[in-house]
Amino acid sequence: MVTTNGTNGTNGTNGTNGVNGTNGASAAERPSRNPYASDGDNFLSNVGRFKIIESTLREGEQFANSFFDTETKIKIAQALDDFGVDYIELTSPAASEQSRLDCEKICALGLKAKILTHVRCHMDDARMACAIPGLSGLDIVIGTSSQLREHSHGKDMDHIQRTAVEVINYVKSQGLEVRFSSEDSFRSNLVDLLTIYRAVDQIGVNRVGIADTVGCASPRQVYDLVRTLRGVVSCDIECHFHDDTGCATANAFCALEAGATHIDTSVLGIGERNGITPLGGLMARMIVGNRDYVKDKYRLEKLKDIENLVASAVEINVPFNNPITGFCAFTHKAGIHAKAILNNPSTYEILNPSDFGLSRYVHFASRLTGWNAIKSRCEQLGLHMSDTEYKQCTAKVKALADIRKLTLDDTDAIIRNFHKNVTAGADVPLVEGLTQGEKRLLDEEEAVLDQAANKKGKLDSVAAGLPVDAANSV
Ligand code: HCA
Ligand code: CU
Repeated sequence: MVTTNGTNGTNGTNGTNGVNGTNGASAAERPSRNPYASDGDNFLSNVGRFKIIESTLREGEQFANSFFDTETKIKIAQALDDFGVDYIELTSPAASEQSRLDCEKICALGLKAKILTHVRCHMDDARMACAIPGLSGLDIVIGTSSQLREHSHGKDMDHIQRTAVEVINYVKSQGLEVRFSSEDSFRSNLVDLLTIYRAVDQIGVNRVGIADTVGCASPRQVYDLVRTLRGVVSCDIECHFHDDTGCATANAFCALEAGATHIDTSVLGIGERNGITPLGGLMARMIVGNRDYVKDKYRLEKLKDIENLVASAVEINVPFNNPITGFCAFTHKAGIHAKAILNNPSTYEILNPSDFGLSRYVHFASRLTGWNAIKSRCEQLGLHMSDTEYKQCTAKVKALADIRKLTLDDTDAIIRNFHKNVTAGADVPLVEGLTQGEKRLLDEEEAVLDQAANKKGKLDSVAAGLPVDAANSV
């Protein structure tokens, strides 16, 4: 597997096949007004001032493949801190002795990000967490849906509220931040939810949390619930979205539009089942709405390294279609796209790869290529020809690409040999190693192309009022 500058080669696919790097667009190439900054006049929206609670080291530990030893946890925490996340959430110290020791170690690193730990709404867990030096706060959670009340902890809402108040008061008395969240919020009774949130808000909780534990919520449901909650509590609102039905990033965005202040993420979205809102996906979504905020706050050029770090720690590949860092996220293939991209990247890109320290690629090793892409590749190779010759060279590439899958090397060879033939009168085969069958197919294809070119020449002569025999010399 080969990686070229700016592509993501971690998934072992042909990230280098027929692509040529170009730099990100300059400011002048991009439209000055952002038509996607939709909510400038929405007083509720926090799209331009959200905070991230990064939960790779908590929710991410619940991912099927995760096993983070202490050293890996420290590396991930440092990388997230460098990236600029506001909070790092850690597995409860009550989960295991090693989890408690790791919490202590990470709290002792002196990171800029605030360190939280995620605990059940229980005094024993809260006491254990509050004893960790350097911890900034606790994210407290308890299931409030009828499913969880019946089949998990078996407690009624009065009991939940009494315990919540006791735990929150205790954590506050220890001088730490505290968030109270209801697990499975979207399948909880709305009156129950609002009642308990109002109660904890009144005793001074820092944040209340909404969790779509089973990933069932749609963006519109999220907007409605957060909007309603915003009218009931004055504290911050944190949201946590699972991705079972593919809405985790959209739900995070809608939550912010409706007045949520904090979003939970994990790197690559890893978590229970298929995980939660991915850090990179959220960055992609948010930079479109408010580029300055996102660029100023987060070191976006670090994203790819963090994803690779976590991917290798949990032994997965970065998905090919990952926002921003998927190997083809900034690769343009069709001739029409390539032409427009070469003129002005904003034609087919809503994200600017240079914002993430990446490059875009124009794929030219395929039957869909066009002469602008081939010309651009020739120029990169320092091979100059006339426009007619670039077009003829493109026809050769397309003819061969019709016969078999071309690699970048094949295509460069065709270009180089074609250039040699036309400029130095050489007669070298365009590509080596064709089988007899491929040669025959190529001859047939070229015969068809010659016929078509001949016909076109004749038609052009007729249109220009020349004798038809002049066609070949036009
Ligand atoms: C879980 C808990 C949780 C908690 C979310 C939160 C969820 O089920 O593992 O604290 O807001 O998804 O409900 O991750
Ligand atoms: Cu979760």
